[in-house]
Amino acid sequence: QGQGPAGPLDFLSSGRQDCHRSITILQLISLVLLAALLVAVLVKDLKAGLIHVHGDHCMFNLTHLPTDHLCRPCPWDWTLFQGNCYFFSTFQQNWKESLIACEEVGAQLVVIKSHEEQSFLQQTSKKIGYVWMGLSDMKQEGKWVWLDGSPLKWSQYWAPGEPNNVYDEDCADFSDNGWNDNTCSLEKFWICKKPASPCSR
Ligand SMILES: [Ca+2]
Ligand SMILES: [Ca+2]
Repeated sequence: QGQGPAGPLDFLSSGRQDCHRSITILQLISLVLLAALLVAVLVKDLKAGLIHVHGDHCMFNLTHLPTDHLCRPCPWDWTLFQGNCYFFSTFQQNWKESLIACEEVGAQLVVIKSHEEQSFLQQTSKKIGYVWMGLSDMKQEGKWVWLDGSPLKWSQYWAPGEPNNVYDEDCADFSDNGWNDNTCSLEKFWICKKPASPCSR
């Protein structure tokens, strides 16, 4: 059937629908606002709780843990390798100055004790440049002695043709692929070594 002309009742019915729609929208908005408020309160409580827990945790760390948990085996900027700490210099000095620089930080210009250590230091030095080690023949030409007084027992790590003492060279460095005897007054990088701190007891 066709739509008849709108009577007064139709007008009332339409107004009621609009009113219902408005109430529903208002209810929805209220619900959303309520939900947002709840979330805000929850988040605030949660944050406060986390800070509280975190604070307690810090207190626990500082007051209850044994002090050796705070121990670092090596100082910052030093590298730990097989029970020793190594410092790789960031600028260059002559051999004697390098030796003193290591002593000043309670260490020694590196004395190599194992083949693994040699391999580690040779590879690391290759990335840095020419690097002094604690080995020289300044007391007696051709007799290579480590800074701790021990004689050099290896010959396989010299680069081909070295040591050649070509310019009165009495100090050893890591060059590209092996050791080289070089002039002690030249400025090169250096490596300090000291034992790691015994953290566990
Ligand atoms: Ca020499
Ligand atoms: Ca040489």
